[in-house]
Amino acid sequence: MLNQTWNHGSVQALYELPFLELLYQAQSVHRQNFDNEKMELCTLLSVKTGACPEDCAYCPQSGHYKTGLEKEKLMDVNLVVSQAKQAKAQGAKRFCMGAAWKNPPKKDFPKVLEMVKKVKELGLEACVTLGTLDQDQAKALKENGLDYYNHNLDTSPEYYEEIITTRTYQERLNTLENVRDAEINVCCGGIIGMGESREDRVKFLLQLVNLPKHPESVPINRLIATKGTPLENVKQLDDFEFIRTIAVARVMMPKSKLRLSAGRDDMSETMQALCYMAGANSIFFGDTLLTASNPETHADMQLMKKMGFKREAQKDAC
Ligand code: SAM
Ligand code: DTB
Ligand code: SF4
Repeated sequence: MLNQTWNHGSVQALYELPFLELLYQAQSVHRQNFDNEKMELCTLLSVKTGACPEDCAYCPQSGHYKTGLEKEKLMDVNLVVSQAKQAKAQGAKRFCMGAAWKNPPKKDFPKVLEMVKKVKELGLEACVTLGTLDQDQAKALKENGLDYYNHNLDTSPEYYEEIITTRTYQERLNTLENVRDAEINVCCGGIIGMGESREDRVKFLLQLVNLPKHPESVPINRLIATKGTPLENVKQLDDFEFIRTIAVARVMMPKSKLRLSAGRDDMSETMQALCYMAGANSIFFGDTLLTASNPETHADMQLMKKMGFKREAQKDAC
């Protein structure tokens, strides 16, 4: 079946539905496409932290702001592998490695390829997020077994200019094209609650849905307002508007995994439950995201039990 086409009016109309009607539609779409008792668990690791040359106004790792973060070199491969083993033992299906780079430096790239290869050998899905990628880098990652590449559009093209000046929206689209062309699954989403308008949220979701193919994975982050960044004093977005955004994304991208990403640590269990009702079916699992905190593993296990979720099965080690 062809994907439904979306325009500004039809997305806005979804947002304006009565809350329970929107949730009902989202949950119906969700059940038609997924087992609604399953939750995907992904674990993050920052393999190269801090001093990033980009100026993303939300990011604790940008070298442009004083956030108190210590700069670290690229991690040792064996250390990454031992963290990945631990994530697998705790139940993660995917291991996502993030690096605070504009794009992967030549001298470090072979080490990243080795990390991907070794994580795959453990029987985990491998994901990396390394900034901008060219065609050759995307191909090399694919050849080493990479399953997903995370690169977010973050917000609408218009609001983007207020958030990031060192990398253009078009550069992001080019990287996504290189990832797609290399036949790596695309993980692409953004941040909600950076002071953008609903209009921006509509335009952001239209960008995602109008990519040549829907991203296989869509992380929806709620801004973690970090001290020292330009967004530290942004007022928190209303919970209902955040849940609506998840529901609208679910209706628009019925087959994509929707990941309730950054910001869960500040959400109540019932708030999270409404996000899952709205169609979120993936989370980051583990006490830390890249640098910011995430709910403790045992708290997430408890919530999974309360919700009656089963985690998505892992693959066997190669
Ligand atoms: N440096 C790489 C890049 O930007 O492509 C990868 C890492 S970056 C931290 C990945 C994503 O995390 C960003 O695109 C943004 O959506 C999200 N993120 C970063 N800081 C955040 C924050 N304070 N609150 C919510 N999401 C955040
Ligand atoms: C994504 O969209 N969210 C994750 C992952 N992709 C790499 C990162 C969230 C980062 C939150 C801030 C931090 O931990 O530094
Ligand atoms: Fe760097 Fe990524 Fe943070 Fe932007 S979001 S400053 S590119 S680590």
